[in-house]
Amino acid sequence: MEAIFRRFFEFDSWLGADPVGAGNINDTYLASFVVAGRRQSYILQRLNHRVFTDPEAVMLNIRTVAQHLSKQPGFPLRIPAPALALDGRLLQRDEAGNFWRVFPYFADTYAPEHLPEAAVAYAAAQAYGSFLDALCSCPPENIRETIPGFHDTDRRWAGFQAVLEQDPAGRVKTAQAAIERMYAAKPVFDAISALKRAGALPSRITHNDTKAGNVLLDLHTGRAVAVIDWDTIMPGTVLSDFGDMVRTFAPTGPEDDPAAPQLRLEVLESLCRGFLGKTVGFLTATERVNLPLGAQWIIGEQALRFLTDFLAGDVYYKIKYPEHNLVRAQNQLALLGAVNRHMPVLQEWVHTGINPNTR
Ligand code: GN1
Ligand code: MG
Repeated sequence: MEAIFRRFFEFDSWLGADPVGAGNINDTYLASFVVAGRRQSYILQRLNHRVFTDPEAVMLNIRTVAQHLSKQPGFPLRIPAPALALDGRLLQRDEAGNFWRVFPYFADTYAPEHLPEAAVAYAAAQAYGSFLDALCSCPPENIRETIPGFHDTDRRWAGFQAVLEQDPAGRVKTAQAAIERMYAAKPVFDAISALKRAGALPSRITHNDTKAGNVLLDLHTGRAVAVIDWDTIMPGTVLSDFGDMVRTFAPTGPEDDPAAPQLRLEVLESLCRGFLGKTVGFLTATERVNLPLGAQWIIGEQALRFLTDFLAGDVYYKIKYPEHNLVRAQNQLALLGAVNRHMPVLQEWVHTGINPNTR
């Protein structure tokens, strides 16, 4: 790792690199070195090029967004612009063919990787809201679709059916109950597809991985400092960013908890308020009214992705034990059930979310 780092910076001594974060895809380290007697720290990250097959396009997107945000007067967050290596490039390739990049390290911040309490949910949802708002003026045509069909649920459904038919890992039998519940969620996917086909959802630049842990908070004040993990920034619909917040902020347990999650309603309410407070200015009526559908969609889609990966033999997500992806899928299906039961209250908060006097 030191050798890679030396392609980005000239320094006197290397202090080492420690893993940080809890991502399922990339490998992230906090690396430090000494230059002219001063310690400096940066984030060093290996980009998973099996998932991001066009690393250069990912970095171009990140650069376009960083440049756009840096020109927005009043944008309230810091911008994790990638560092240029000594050869002027944003990516460096090691002997094993891995791609590495470096980001600034924001001292005195933390990523709330655990399930956020209401105040954290509020701050993080505001941060994502501000991020989306500031990107409204950046033409989506300037952003590449780095993972084609990332939220194309029809395509993901077809992929699911293909593994069901082929059963390459011999796991269809074990997953029968989850498969049946997956079919029960199909109407949600159809509703989203219909909205997309009708052109009812404006194309916007979205983040596509809006978990609380991708917002850095100030250690002392708890205020949002930066939105990070920009790899999945792509053209899409805000429904998915809202949905992924509900999916990751509001449950009572992590996405791989074998116990069925419940919804923490005070967290859900805070997230609606924080998000709508920053987005009502640009959301269309159709977008706003369909935010709760976005939650059903993204939770269902995540269940579909985990289940498909289980059936395919664990080819995408990192796993810690053989049933891990099935447990994740069951968890997400249970979460979808909880959201389905709370649709009326979620609808209400989405409609009144900016009124501080509600409830
Ligand atoms: C992946 O590794 P992480 O947490 O950044 C995935 C997301 C999933 C998430 C589920 C590029 O994100 O889409 O929602 O796992 N990222 C990609 O834990 O597939
Ligand atoms: Mg991510």
